[in-house]
Amino acid sequence: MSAEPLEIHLEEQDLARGLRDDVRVGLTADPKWLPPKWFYDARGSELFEEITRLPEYYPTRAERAVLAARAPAVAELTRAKTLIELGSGSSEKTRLLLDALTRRGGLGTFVPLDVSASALLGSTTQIAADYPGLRVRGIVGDFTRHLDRLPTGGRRLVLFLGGTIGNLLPAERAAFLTGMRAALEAGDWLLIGTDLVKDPSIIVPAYDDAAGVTAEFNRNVLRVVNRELGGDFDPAAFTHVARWDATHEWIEMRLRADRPMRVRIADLDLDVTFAAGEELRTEVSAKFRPEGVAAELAAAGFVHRAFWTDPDALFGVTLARA
Ligand code: AVJ
Repeated sequence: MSAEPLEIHLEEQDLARGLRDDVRVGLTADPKWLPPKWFYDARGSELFEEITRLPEYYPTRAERAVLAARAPAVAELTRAKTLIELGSGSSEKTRLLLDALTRRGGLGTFVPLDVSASALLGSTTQIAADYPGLRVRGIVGDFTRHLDRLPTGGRRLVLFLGGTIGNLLPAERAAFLTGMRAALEAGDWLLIGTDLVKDPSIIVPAYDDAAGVTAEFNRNVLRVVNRELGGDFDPAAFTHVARWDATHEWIEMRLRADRPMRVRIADLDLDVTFAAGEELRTEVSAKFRPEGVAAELAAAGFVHRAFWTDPDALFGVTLARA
């Protein structure tokens, strides 16, 4: 079966309004910040794919190892008929689950949801071609806003992989999990990937690689603001910073202004000034402890069923039941 046309729940206008609001709020705040979802235009999505292949960036490989070992168990426990993936990107690791679920029999539909139409178009076309008989329904949407648009019925398994839940702040995370539970019916499933707390000497290089790909990914958000909102950021005048916050147990990515700057965002009629050395926060990537994941899932009304890690215990995958 060929992939169905993408269902668009985020129109260009929606995206533009969201970006405008976020940029206005974030760049007039003290300290300044921008949400990480704006990294992922076509170029940002490609840079992220490149990050996943870097020697320092262990989460993708570690999560793949867990899924390679445990996908058959997930298929056996869940016997899912519909597989939904939030923030699906290229859906590369998802194939391990598609393989296990199709081998077991009973999987009918795959529903990837992502803010990036370009990433989604590529993944749905590929997956439809590689899994004949599977219905593939791509949804352009925002997993913090469009959980109520997911298809219903038919024993669902929702994937939230890659540690993307760590990009939400604690209050956003609680709201997301509660909303997720409300969108599911008893007997549906959630499989969630979380990067684990470990020595910062392993974590920090994953966010500050020697080749500078993560730095380019980080600066890409400035290019998005320039293009979409008529900004005149000079991305080359910002230094990439990755800092471990031991209190919150998260990595922060920031962009540090190398000199004093005045940036004009024409479409917002907004002038923003940066002091030399001032930092703009662009991402939080929280790292988890197994007991913390279990507690957050329980607080949202999920029943914990399994927790698996890779052999080096770098990354955790948790299966929970609604
Ligand atoms: C895989 C989207 C969760 O936080 O590790 C990679 C994105 N940021 N390098 C992460 C990311 C910097 C990422 N997610």
